[in-house]
Amino acid sequence: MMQYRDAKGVILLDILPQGQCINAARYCSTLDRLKEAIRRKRPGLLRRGVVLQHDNATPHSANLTQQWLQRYGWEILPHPAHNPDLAPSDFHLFGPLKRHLGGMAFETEDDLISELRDWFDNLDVDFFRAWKYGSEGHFTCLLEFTSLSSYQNATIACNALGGFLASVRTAEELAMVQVLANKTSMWLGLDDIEEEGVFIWQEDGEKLTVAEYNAVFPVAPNNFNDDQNCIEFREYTLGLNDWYCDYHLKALCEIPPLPGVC
Ligand SMILES: [Ca+2]
Ligand SMILES: [Ca+2]
Repeated sequence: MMQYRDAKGVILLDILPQGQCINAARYCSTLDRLKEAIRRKRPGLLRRGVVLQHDNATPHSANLTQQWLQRYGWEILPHPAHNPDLAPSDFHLFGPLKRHLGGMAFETEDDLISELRDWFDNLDVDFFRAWKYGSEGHFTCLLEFTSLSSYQNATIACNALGGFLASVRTAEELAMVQVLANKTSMWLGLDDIEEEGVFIWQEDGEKLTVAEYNAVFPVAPNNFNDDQNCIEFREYTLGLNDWYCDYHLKALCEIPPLPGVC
């Protein structure tokens, strides 16, 4: 199943018949269908320019596919190598879909496909905005890195997307991350690696202020074992905490808003 969407919802759901594999030629025919669906569902978008995000699977990077993309002038959103978890669909879409299908039984493939189409058709448009927050005109796009990595590697992966590990500087932002994190811990972009006790935001290189500290730290950073220099959102305290930088956690990456993505 291949599903293409933008901030307004699903544009194309393309389901491979059982036993068929995806290769570059088949992928290009999917792109043909996608182009047609965009023309029908998002008038004017083809003219304004399409920015597509797909991961680095072989059919996506094959010559045939590259030629197709060049022919129509579609831009590709950069995707760091070996990071399948950065495809937002993998965590934000397939998780809820699996939960929806759990326990259901289908007599035929067509019944399953029809259930899938119904589910996608009935998704609330807010489902696709869950990762967008901020005031009007200043939206931020958040990506959850679901694979576990050190603070440093999470930072590298996020920088590769033109972003930084997310800032959580106000009670409102903390409340939102409590929901996004959904009972897991994750790296945020704040650390005292350079100088013990001086916490610096990745976002702008500024020091953590007293107001920010009071808003987001339920307990004081304790630099336990003299070795806790990176800040996580902590599932137990529902707030920020200093933790071991080499520990492997999920991470929250903040990237500039991208039309059609978030
Ligand atoms: Ca420390
Ligand atoms: Ca600590």
